[in-house]
Formats: sequence, C-alpha cells, structure tokens
Amino acid sequence: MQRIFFVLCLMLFALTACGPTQFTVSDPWARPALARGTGAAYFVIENPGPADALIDAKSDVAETVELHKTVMAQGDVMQMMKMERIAIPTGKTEFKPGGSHIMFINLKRDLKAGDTIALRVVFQNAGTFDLQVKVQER
Ligand SMILES: [Cu+2]
Repeated sequence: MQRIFFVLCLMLFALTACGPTQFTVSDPWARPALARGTGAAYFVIENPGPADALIDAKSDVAETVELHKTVMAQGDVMQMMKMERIAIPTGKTEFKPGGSHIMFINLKRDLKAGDTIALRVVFQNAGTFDLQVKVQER
C-alpha cells in the first residue's frame, strides 16, 4: 500500500511539476559597497538535474573573488568561510546575506545602487554563466 502511494505521489509530482527544465541562475544582485572594501553578490539557482557544484567565480570588479559560505562558529558567531566548491543540490538554492555568497575582496571601485557589474560563475556540470549583477539596496 505504501508503495502504491509512493508511486502515485511520483506521478502527481511529474504531472504538476512546473519548475524550469534547465539549470538557471537568476536575480543576481549585490549591495552597494565602497572601493578598497569588500562586497558580496547573491543569486538564485534552479537545478532540475543531479547535484552540481559551484567551482569558480570571476569578476573584474575586485582584486580577489572568492566563494564563501556562512557558518555558525563557536559562541554563536557567524563566520564566513572560503570554499573551493559549494554543493548545489537538485532544486532551488538561494545565495543570500547570511548564507552562501560570492565575496569581492578589495573592490576596485565603488558599487553604487543602479550599477551593473559583470560576474562569471562556473559550475562543475552546468558550465559557465555570465551574470549582470544589479547593485541595489535590499
Ligand atoms: Cu564572504
């Protein structure tokens, strides 16, 4: 009985699933920031396929661009960790403040609200995506 229920669920899911059928990276944005300081970029990933991983990020906007994850360290302190890769499971993954992000270190110029910055992100399976990151207050 349980098995039949499971199969029914799968069929229902297949009929009603309306997510994207291809890997997408959408809504790239960054907070305003100052030259020589740090900044961060965020976006939403929809991965309809098997687990993937973000493996690289590049931008001319900063001296250094890193993949960061935010973790809870000792004493409930939020700490950012540089990652070589960030796992992207099947489904929706949101890079956001307090979570995973692309870190800009030593910005070459101010990031002002209304600006757009170019950011290239590379995934192990899905490949390379060139993003136009909108600078905005959120
Ligand atoms: Cu960071």
